[in-house]
Amino acid sequence: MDEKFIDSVVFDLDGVITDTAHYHFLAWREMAREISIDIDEVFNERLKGVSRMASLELILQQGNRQKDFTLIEKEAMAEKKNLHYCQFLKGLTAKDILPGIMELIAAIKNEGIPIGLASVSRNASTVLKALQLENAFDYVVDASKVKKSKPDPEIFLTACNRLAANPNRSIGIEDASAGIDSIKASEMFAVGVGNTLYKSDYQVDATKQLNWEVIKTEYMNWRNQQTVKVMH
Ligand code: B16
Ligand code: MG
Repeated sequence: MDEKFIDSVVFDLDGVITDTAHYHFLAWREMAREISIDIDEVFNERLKGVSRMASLELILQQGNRQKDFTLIEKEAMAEKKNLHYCQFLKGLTAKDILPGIMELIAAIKNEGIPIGLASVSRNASTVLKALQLENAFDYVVDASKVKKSKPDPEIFLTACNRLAANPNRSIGIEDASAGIDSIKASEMFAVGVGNTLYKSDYQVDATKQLNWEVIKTEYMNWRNQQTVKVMH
């Protein structure tokens, strides 16, 4: 296959490159407990890919306490959660890169295709540094570079734009429902990591199943279907 048919590949960070999604959950659960709200891993699926303050609002709604706190109190709660989360990050090393990710990055780079990173986390650069991946991506879009969080397309569109890539000829890889929505709103090909990401164009259960040859085949099938749609 002619790899020039793919302009770029844009990765999510938390939950795709490394399992920090779980650390976010542990830190939110601890904070929520302090205000007598219980959250579990099923509820946590709704927090993935969602910004810090929007995550807090979802937790408060879950406990029916959305009107109980002032903005200053909410900011203090979010800060507390973040301090807890950052404690987990102290132990993060290159060994925490999820299985299959380095092989996938190498295979894409081997074909000269630019790669980007799209994370709404304000801790993205700390995480990339801890994983020794700060120079791995051709362009990184984090919370400091966008106004709107996922599921808005802004973050993936910004990544494509900065990589001089046409979104319709680009691939996004995500573990969150909000992230898949962001990729699809960008009109990119969506690869989902997780078994509930029904809107993905191609889905795997875990990162170790991310095989570049298979992804390219699925992408080409998707593009061919688009061409047929345009012709009709
Ligand atoms: P922070 P991603 C997202 O990162 C996480 O999935 C989400 O759970 C978190 O609330 C959000 O970053 C904000 O993170 O509190 O570190 O700014 O999946 O877009 O890489
Ligand atoms: Mg994620």
